[in-house]
Amino acid sequence: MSLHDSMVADFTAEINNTDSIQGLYNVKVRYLGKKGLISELNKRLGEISPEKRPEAGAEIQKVRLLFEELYGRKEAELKTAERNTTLFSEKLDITMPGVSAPSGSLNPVYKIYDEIISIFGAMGYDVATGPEAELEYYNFEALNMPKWHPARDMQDTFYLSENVVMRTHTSPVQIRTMLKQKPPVRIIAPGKVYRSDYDMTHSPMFHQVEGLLVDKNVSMADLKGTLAHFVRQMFGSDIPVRFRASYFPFTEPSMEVDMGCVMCGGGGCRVCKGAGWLEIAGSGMVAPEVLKAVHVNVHKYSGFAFGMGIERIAMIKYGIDDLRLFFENNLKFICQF
Ligand code: 2U9
Repeated sequence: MSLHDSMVADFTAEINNTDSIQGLYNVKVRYLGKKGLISELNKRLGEISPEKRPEAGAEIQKVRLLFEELYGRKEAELKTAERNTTLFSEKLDITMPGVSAPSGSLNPVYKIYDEIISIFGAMGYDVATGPEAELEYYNFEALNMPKWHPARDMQDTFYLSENVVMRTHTSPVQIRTMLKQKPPVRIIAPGKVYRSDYDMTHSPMFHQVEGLLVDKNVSMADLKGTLAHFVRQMFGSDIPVRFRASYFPFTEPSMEVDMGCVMCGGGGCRVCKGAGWLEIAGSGMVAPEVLKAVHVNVHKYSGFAFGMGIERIAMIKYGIDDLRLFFENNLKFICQF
């Protein structure tokens, strides 16, 4: 076996025994590196007689090229193997069944909230909003409820400071709108309101929608038609509606709005406490004191207003008897609607 053959045999054996890129590189350094075997042989060419030197030099060069080729082939082989190992270990089974994330649902209060907005939206009402922390003036005084007014004791108010309250109704939104916009005005003001009250039928935070329409020649007939239309859209075209005289400081005259009990069809049951009717809203013609407070000419314009509790509408529509269920966010309850 020539020197050439034995070196090639050694080199081949060594790279074949290597199964890592690093190991292969170590072999390369030993044979092809600066201080490797090939360099060593080149240096020793000087020891050979000048006439044999070119042939020996060419022989070393041949071996070097062969080593480089063998090395290149082995390196490609190891890289492919390494990539296959990575790909296999990172393999994703895209046919595996997925794990579904549990999803919630819109709170029924907000389903009704959206439905009320769309019913009044179809009648041309814009949605108006305002701050929940409100000036006492917009929440009370501008609505014909001065400090001494007995109606102010009817509501237990959360005070944030001397003259800032958590709004007890959304009426201050209408006051703010009227101060910015001349009649005609046709808005609903939905949102959260706050009263210091907590039991089966009262929550310290609940939702209201109030409506306000101010224009020329607005009458009680417009108010009654509007609310009757709302009840029929929300609960069905066969539901009767009636109006009872009432009192609110911000409306005169004022009326309570009742609808026929959806549980018993008017015969009387536990839900309507035997009356056959359910109270669903308050309403009236906007009091002249209120129109004057927002600089509306009461000789030219008149208006009607109404207000209702959204939780109450949701309780009637879905047959829910405990208000607190709305605020617990129990998915078993929330996802039923
Ligand atoms: C302006 C003028 C008048 C809004 C009105 C009611 C009658 C009413 C209650 C229903 C149940 C509140 O949620 S509840 O407790 N509301 O009875 N609200 S008239 O009157 C206004 C509002 C704004 C400028």
